[in-house]
Amino acid sequence: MKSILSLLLLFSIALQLHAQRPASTNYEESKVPEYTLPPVLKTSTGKKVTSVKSWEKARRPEILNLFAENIYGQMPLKYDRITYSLINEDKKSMSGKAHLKEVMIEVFNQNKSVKINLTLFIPNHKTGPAPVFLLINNRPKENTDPSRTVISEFWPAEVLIEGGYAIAAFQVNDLAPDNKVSFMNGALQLYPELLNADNGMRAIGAWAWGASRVMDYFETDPQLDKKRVAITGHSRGGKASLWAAANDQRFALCISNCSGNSGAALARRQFGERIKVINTSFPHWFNTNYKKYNEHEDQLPVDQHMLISLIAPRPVYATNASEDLWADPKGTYLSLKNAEEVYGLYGLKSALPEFQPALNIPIIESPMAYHNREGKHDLTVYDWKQFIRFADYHYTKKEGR
Ligand code: GTR
Repeated sequence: MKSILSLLLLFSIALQLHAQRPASTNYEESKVPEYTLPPVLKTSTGKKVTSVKSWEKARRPEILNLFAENIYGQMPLKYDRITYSLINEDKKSMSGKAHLKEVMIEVFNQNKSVKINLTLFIPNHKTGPAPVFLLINNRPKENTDPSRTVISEFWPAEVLIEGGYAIAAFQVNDLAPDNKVSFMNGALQLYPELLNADNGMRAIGAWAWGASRVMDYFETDPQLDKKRVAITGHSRGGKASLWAAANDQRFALCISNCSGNSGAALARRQFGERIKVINTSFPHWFNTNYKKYNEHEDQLPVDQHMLISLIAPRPVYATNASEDLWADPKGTYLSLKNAEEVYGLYGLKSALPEFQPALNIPIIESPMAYHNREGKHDLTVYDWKQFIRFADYHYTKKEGR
């Protein structure tokens, strides 16, 4: 009996983790419908955007609001109070190579609070504040084990420490349990007005909001370089990392690994996962308004290249895996390509070739970076090593070296 129950439990967890993939899913390039992307550099009243000034003053806020209204939901504008408590520390973790800090961040609003448990390793061999990679962790906590008893490729902390980077992670479930029944038992408790609104944030919005609260903490930690924080996420976490970077310009770099539909991939291609499928499997990820676009991708006032554009001029890196057609590698690449004109406004030249590069050929020396790794839908040490190269390149470039 017990084993039947645990089998059922495993089965329901598996269902929660994966979208139902309908037989009608298109994986054929020839069946991609003709589509026209909404123009990035034209305002809703038809004005052309030709300068950084009009982009930042007029078009950028307009696009940000369209994403909030129609997809990810409006974010809270304020909170009453935030506290940071160091709950565990080991200055000589990883055989003396890193300083471990476990910090409990508590955010208060309207007499309620939410607790974010942060795990952070800072390299000991570096002098001065360390640049940081923050992972929005959508996998079990063991992947970011502070004791390092479990070492996971998903968050290879030792590799980052070796590279001179601090590495941090928090669990998405602290902000919004990844479940359609209980997602509101987190940050949304502090903002019932958003929970009740069709345009209010849902789980992905709450995860992105949580990343910004971690950034609030980073700003208070003198061991960290708050001007060099990279926000990172895989898959659903990669969707959240893009939304976090779009909203919070304190993030210097954004990395979105295999984020697919409603992440870095263009929706209008209708290749692999589609909006209706994601909204049916994960109704708690996006706001209620997004459901209007089920089977109506063409009616969305935005497409995902505009989400990439919101990150400009900060460098952004999107990835795919060859066996993960569900996340539409080509659509992801085209999304980056179609954001080029916004980076161009800032005088930043893209190094992305006209067509998607071959497998395992990362394009890193570009404000929009890309790779398509051979293999499965996952976040691996290979991916992380490219992210380090990407950060090294862009940070040293900034220093003018
Ligand atoms: C899938 C979902 C994707 C992606 C993925 C994940 O089932 O359809 O959009 O987010 O889960 O998070 O691993």
